[in-house]
Amino acid sequence: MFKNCDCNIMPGRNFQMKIIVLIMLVLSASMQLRAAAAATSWIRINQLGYTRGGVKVAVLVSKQQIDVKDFELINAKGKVVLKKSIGVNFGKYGPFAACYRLNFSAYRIPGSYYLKAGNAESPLFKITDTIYTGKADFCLRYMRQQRSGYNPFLKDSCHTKDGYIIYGPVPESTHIDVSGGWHDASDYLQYTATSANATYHLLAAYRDFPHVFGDNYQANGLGGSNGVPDVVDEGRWGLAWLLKMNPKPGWMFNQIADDRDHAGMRLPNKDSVDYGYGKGNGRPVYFITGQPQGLGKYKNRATGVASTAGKFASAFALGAYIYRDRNPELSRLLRKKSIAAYQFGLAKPGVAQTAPNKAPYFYEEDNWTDDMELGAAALYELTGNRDYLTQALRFSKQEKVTPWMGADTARHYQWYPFHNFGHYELATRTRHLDRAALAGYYKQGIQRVWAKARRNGFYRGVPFIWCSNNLTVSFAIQCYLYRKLTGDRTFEQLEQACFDWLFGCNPWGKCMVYGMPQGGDTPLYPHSSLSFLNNFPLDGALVDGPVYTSIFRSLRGVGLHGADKYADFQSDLAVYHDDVGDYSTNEPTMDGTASLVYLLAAKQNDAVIAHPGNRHNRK
Ligand SMILES: [Ca+2]
Ligand SMILES: [Ca+2]
Repeated sequence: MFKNCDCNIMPGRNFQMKIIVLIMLVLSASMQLRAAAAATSWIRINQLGYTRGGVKVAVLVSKQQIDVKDFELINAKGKVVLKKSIGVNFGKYGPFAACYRLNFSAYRIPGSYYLKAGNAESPLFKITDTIYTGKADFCLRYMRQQRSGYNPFLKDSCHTKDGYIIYGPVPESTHIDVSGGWHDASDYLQYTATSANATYHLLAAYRDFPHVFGDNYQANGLGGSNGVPDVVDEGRWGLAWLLKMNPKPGWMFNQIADDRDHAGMRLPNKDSVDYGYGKGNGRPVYFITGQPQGLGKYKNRATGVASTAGKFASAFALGAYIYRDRNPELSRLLRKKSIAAYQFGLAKPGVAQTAPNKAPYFYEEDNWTDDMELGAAALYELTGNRDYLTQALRFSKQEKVTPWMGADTARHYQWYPFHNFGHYELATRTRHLDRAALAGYYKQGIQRVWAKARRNGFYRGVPFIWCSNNLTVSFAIQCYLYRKLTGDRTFEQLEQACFDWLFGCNPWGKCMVYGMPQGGDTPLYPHSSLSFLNNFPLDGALVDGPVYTSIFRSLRGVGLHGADKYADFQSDLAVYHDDVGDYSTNEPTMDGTASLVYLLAAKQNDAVIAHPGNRHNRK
């Protein structure tokens, strides 16, 4: 019932050729079987590959203690090009009894290689500076696929009748056009918090790394260039929806639909859920009141509007900045909206959490000063008004470190966004003491994670809470921003370990992005109607990632549909399942993917600047 088995054998030119191919396949399969039966140690790598100037570390893991002293880096012709000690044993981690960090950073010659230590061999990988080229753009495929309203992937429209205002200062179920934006994940709910954060990351990626992005799609998401980088097209798609979700000062909407959406697998253009307005006939849109909301058994713990208002303000301000020359009229509108949104946040401090209904799961965001800090910082950049600078600095002191960092656990999206972009935005516009203080806040957060990470071979210090991959992306971005602000490379290995984790250097040896890299061990059975029902690829989608085993066991309605290919690598610590039934570890998310766009763009930029002779060298 899953995807078709991809087992077509290439037809040979003649019968002999077919026999040879068959024998080779049988031999290869039997070798793999023997290897699988005997394997107790593995070498985990970043399957994207490594850059010449970057940190290059693989992780050797073993189910038992091993008597191996050295590892070898071997080129595609079988020649050993580097031999080094495997270093210290980091000891038990997850399913493994022993872990070693195999550091081959010193080797810088481009080519294809594999690593060998005792009986363990890594897959082939590349060392070259082009491993990131086009990867940020690849993730935009998933963003386009998530579009609500006109969906360019399906070449059809969905959710065009949204929405009916609830909790608003108008008669219940008054209609307002809020169609557009992105579906949040594999469900079709839409949230301002995640969408505004995604929009910010997309636009910031363009602002900071404009040369990284291509132009192969039109504004509506269909193929064909329109003279606008595709990341800007996508950011504008987000802005257009956010403008609808904030139609006038003091009017803000927090989400469209609720968990009544969780009604089985279906494509978005076949969504027939009835929210009380008729089947498939528009969905509720939640007016932000600053009070707890929830129509059914469960309610959120909302205390104000500032967490969402701050996000509106920062996305609008950055949009106004990006469009100041491209589209001055739009820029002026966004500027006006940003200022009004920020003022609304000042007037009603507190958090506007998303609203649950039937189930107890919602985005339990508990911080808002981070959002107002970023809003104020972005407005300072846009207007030059020093009042915003003063206020942003004041907010920055109220939450210096994003609280999940160093903690073992947190509620779902409790500290969101998962890194505070505001510290960076502010630091780049301040000098001396303020700048040093802001960079210091980042450093404190990194040190808290490092205190945990340094104890295991994967340098894993991010907790295995739901959406751990999103936290991992965010934390890698924070490490990157800190390094960029200070030039301090102390945490470069930790930063790279987080990145490598996402692309296969983890206990499961699994890449966490659909279809990337090509030929890598990437998710085949994501929790998604698009892939489950129609075998549609989810190119560029970042899945949730591993969770604590205790979390997995406690969730409702989760269960595997197939045999667990990764059973050997599950443990009491954490699980990951490439299985459509596991919505906790294998469901893609829109906001995590948008953050990854920023990180991949930064990595591509880094790969270029690491070598001063490169043509596109820039700071
Ligand atoms: Ca374009
Ligand atoms: Ca927040």
